[in-house]
Amino acid sequence: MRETIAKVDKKDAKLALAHMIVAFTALFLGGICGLLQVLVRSGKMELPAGIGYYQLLTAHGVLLALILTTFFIIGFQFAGMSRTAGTLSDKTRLAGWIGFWTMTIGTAITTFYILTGEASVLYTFYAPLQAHVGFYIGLALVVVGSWIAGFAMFVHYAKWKKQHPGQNGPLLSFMIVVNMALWLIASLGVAATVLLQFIPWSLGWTENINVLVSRTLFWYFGHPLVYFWLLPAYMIWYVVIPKVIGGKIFSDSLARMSFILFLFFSIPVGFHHQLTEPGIDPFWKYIQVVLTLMVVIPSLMTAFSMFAMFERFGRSKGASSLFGWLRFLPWKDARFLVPFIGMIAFIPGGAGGIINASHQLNQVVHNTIWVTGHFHLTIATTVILTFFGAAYWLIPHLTGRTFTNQLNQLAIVQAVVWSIGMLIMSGAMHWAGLYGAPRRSSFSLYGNSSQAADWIPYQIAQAVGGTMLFLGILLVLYIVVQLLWFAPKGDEEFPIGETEEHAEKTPLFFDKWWLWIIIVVVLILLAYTIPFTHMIDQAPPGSPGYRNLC
Ligand code: HAS
Repeated sequence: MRETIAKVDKKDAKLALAHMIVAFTALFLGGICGLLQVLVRSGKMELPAGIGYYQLLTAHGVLLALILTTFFIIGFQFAGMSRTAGTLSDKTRLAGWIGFWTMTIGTAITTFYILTGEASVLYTFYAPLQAHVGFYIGLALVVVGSWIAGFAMFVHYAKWKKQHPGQNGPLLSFMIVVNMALWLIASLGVAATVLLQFIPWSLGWTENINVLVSRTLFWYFGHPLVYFWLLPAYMIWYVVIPKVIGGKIFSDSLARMSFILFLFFSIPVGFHHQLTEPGIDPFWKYIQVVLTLMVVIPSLMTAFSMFAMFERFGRSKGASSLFGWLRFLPWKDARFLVPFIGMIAFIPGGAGGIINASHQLNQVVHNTIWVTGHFHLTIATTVILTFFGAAYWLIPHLTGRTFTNQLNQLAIVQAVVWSIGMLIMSGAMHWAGLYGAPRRSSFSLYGNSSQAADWIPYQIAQAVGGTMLFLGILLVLYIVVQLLWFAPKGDEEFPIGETEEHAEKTPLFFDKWWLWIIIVVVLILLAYTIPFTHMIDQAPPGSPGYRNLC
């Protein structure tokens, strides 16, 4: 008899799908900007019709790093909540829709100002670069919309807990709550700088901006932002992949513990993006470097857990040699292979992060294109390939269609194209960065300097890799369009793994949310209070705004 498949409720599916559609539209637009950028930067092409390089770079960063990710994550999380903690109540779903529309309107406003050339300030919108106020208002709406979604998820989880006293919340829902708590606490920083500094300044209500305070509030948010992207990928690795390969979750407690450690250590570390900035005492930079190295631990726990899960599965199938278990993994299943390539990419990607975080080595790589190489390995490979792999079962699950064999094969081709393209592009970026090639900069011969001439072959390699990545985007979009509207009707599973039958029971203390929040607040106060007070007390004169970077 055919196993019945646990389905996400149709109305919840609609909410999740709406998020997916915006996410993949952002991928398309952001991808076009990316292609043009690498071509311009190779020195072989000039932009037509007065389009500015920094205008494109801003659109690329905002649409891919902020919009694609946030929409995909929130859509995936609503579906995950509905699948594991039950159908959303009408009120929760309504909140989800309000959040969705708030974010979508915000996205449209921000994109409009970037495309009209009024906001060429890149995705980090560093002061003293100044954008039209609409750019900041749009971003503020995206953040507010995501808060509404986050609260809806908290309420849904609390309701489940009330209905199931004395039980641990379902693992996936628990992880979603951690991720949204992390996001909420972190995004307070960006909300503060946008509302209190950027909006009044761009409206001309204040003449100058305290640059260091604005950057510090941005990075208070900006680093946990990368874990807001990473944790949904880890949710898929911990909870979904075991089921896809036919194995078991290695340890429910270890997974919860690693998520709680991310909550503790991902926020008080923003200074590792500001290690070369004056105005912050080296002692506080040192403290935050130590905390940064602490946030590596839950990733190492995740790596251990993944290896253990794969190995135990292989051994259960009869593997006996040291790496014999590798043979038993389902290499032809894109739902496994695509995220697995993401895992592999995180080995060099994570090692690069540790290099960045090491204070002395940071002097070598900071503001070079090495950093761009780092984040194309982490977010644009590890996280994004995991999201693509998830879209291949999630979208058909939500639309009531099937991920056919043909689409599966195409998805494998897509992942191979992506991996080769990224190896070339990100590899060239890392290499050129070590030779001092700057990031956030258009093509220049730098007055025919011989050092700049050495960077050109790497920039051409970036264009080759980037063009392959664009092809990869077209392939994934083709698959997604098929899964949304054209693939044959059917039942696709939303895979949720289980722990071993005789696994030890997960202790109940993981749901002690107030304790976790208090620890987070203490760590943040410890890492930020004194240096932040200095930045205000001993502030240099603020800066007026600079516009129209072209
Ligand atoms: Fe980073 C800059 C440090 C992780 C993203 N990072 C950035 C920027 C972005 C970004 C976007 O300390 C640029 C921001 C800008 O525009 O200026 N990063 C780190 C550290 C980590 C790290 C210590 N970053 C990420 C992740 C990102 C991301 C994740 C996105 C998702 N990063 C930095 C620093 C800077 C920085 C500095 C500033 C640089 C500067 O000067 O501007 C760590 O979290 C990394 C820990 C990870 C590991 C890897 C564990 C491996 C796993 C895979 C296991 C594989 C398996 C498969 C199981 C230790 C879990 C194996 C199977 C086989 C068969 C082999």
